[in-house]
Amino acid sequence: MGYGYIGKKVRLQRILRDAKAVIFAFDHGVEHGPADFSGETIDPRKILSKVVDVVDAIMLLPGMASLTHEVWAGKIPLIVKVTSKTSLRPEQEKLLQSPFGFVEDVVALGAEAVAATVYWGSNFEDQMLKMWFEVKREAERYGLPALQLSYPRGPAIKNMYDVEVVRYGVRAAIESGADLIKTYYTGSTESFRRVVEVAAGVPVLMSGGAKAKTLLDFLYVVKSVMDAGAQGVVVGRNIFQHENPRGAAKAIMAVVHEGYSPEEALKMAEQ
Ligand code: FBP
Repeated sequence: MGYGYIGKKVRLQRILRDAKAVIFAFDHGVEHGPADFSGETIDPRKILSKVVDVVDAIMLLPGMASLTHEVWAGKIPLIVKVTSKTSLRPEQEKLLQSPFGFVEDVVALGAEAVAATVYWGSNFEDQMLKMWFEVKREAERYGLPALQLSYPRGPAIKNMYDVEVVRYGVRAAIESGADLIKTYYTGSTESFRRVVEVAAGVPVLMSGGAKAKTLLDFLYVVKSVMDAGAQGVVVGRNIFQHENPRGAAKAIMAVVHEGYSPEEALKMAEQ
């Protein structure tokens, strides 16, 4: 067995300690800009320090990982995302992400995994696939698991949350060698079960999405994906835009790892 194979296994185990994970995503400063943050969430160190001892891993862009290293280092596995885009770019180019760092940077930062987005169905699918396979080739060399943000988006896609569309993205993700998949919720446990099924054993994590009306509503979604056989969630706004980010993270952890009901878990956020 090659060292890279072992390294990947070891790192995956650090993220999915009990085969499940809650990953805090905090790369919105580029994708959405500072408008996503208000109050003290504008200070990345403050928000990270509230969750690093609660969740299983954090996902950051390389510059943010470097800037905040004193907060997370030695406390929690880091996943570094090496693709991104701003919302400032022209509309017709929004279905493309650009390289945002190198796999060498990910290794240098001491991360456990690399992440990259693929917009399946985009006009720029070809470019995004070239980027993905470059990341994947390097990641394999270093024994780093590759998390794919598998997002079906493009002119021919009418509803990117449609179960058949999401299944297609997930199937394409496993065929492109993703070790972990982050994708959209399809609206029900039954439909998400079909998404998990098409991943053929590759861990599927639900992408959090815009802040739900209430934390309880979001916890119902988390419960639904766990009941469908998902291995966890990658959540940004539903944690950092909540008035009590630490409490929200604890409640999500309780549903994912302890199988708490949404109502029981909500109590953790209110403590
Ligand atoms: P959220 O839980 O806030 O949705 O974070 C997940 C994420 O994929 C981030 O990693 C990314 O910055 C953002 O959503 C992109 O959102 P969108 O492409 O929907 O604008």
